[in-house]
Amino acid sequence: MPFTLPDLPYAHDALEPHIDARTMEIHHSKHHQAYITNANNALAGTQWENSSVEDVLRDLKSLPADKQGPVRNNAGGHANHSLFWATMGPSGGGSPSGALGDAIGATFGSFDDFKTTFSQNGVTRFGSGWSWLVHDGSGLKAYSTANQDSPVMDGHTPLLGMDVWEHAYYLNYQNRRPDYIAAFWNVIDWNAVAARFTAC
Ligand code: MN3
Repeated sequence: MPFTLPDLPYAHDALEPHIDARTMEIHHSKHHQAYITNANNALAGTQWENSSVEDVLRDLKSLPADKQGPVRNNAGGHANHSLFWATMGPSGGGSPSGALGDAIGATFGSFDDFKTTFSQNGVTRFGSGWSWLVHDGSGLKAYSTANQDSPVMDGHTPLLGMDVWEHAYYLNYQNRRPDYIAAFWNVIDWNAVAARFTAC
């Protein structure tokens, strides 16, 4: 089955005022759809055309050389955005409790320390990319990736990802990426992030 665009689990304006409706609409229906279309085109007729996006990304080095670049960018974009929509919500914000809250405290010192690290990773990512909280098989890690590179390519499980491409914030925040990043904390659905952590 070719990849298809997942429905947004809330309305375009549900994350206002932190992320505006027009940005959400263009980001989801145009940008994410374009990654899907391009990934499907690159994988059509290959043995990976019916694979899950995670399996494709884990297996990237096995793809034909001329497919690796387009698939890395576009299957990566599909995986990253699918996670992005699913870990935000109109009742978001606050901080995680339970096992995830404990693990963040044990790994980073405190939730505020994690928040500083995750935010700084997004602020300092030059050009386009993502800031991540992942599980690497042994514990939590925070880092950023360039472009649409996915933690799945390194065998890590992304738990939370923040898109810092200009298309994610420019209509509302223009060049003020740090303001967008500060607002992002208000829309994180920690229940969704915790569910992903539990599944590790
Ligand atoms: Mn994006």
